[in-house]
Amino acid sequence: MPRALLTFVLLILMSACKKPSSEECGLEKSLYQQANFPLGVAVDPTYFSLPQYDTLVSKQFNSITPENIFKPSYLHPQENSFFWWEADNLVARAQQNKQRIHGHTLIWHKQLPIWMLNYQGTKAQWEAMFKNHIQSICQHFKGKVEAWDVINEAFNEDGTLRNFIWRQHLGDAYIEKAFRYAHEADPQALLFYNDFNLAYNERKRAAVLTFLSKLKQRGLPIDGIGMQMHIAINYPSRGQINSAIQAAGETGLLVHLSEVDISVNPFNKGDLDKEELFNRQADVLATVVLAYKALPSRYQYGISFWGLSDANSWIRDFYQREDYPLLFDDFYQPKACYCKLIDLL
Ligand code: 9MR
Repeated sequence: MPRALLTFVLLILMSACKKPSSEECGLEKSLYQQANFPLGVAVDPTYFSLPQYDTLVSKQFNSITPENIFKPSYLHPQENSFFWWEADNLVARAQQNKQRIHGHTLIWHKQLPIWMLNYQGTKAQWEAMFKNHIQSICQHFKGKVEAWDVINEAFNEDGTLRNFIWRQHLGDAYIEKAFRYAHEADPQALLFYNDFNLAYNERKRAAVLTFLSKLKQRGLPIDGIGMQMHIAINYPSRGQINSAIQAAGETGLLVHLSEVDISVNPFNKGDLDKEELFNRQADVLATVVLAYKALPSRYQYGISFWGLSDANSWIRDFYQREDYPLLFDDFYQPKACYCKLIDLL
């Protein structure tokens, strides 16, 4: 066969074997440089010893959420002592990389220190302890942490307020008080309410959005809503994702898609067709990102992923199942959803 013809046949064969374009991308580009809004990732500093982790976090993202180390049990382990060292190191690293720090979280029903759970005191002492907890942390990070998830997950799935220590001792007003105390300690910080299942559970979403809109109308220093978006390839529906993101934007608050991950195996099946699942995962991410891009830019605080690679995701541990919810695979290589995201930004 003449050489030119051979080359032609080879080229035809090579292009026929080409993978679909959604799977074909490298890491030359950077997510945040492609985007008109910040792109974030939840990090666990113990992984920074892996060069692939460190490089991806600094090259691809311009916003950092500490996955655990800013939570009460980490920062405030004893009544009269705070543990800043690990958090300060993360802040310094982010500053070097010119990344925003999104503080997560001041008030939550989980990851509370034992001393706080066992605290004994009058109503006034509980309130003083609550105020001191919030204000010590906000003051310490003043000017370094751009925003706080002041309250995390205060609502039950039926739209009522969750009962836990702060509500038991301070009443429903603990929510407003938390925002006021945080604002007093750091008036420049943006203050968020953060919760999960707001796309799938329409009843909860309505309760949360109505509640936050009222707080905002009454002049409470609340700047944003975090919609976590721990979702799966088969739920919520595309319509639910679109309506949830649109409804969040209609509150006039900043909207943070704060903890995005997309489970590919919510029903814990075996024998997964990963290629097919990863393409479906990319399509779901596309729905999320397009809905977010449709918001007016003044409400786009950013999209943050809840972990960097599948190997780092909380889902495997928590649900004890095989799953691949994030942008990068176990070897820190980009998956179809990373490639789709780069295309869409
Ligand atoms: O990803 C976090 C995991 O490492 C912790 O063990 C867990 C403790 O409950 O919290 C996880 O993060 C949660 C976040 O702080 C709030 N929204 C739900 C997240 C996943 O559970």
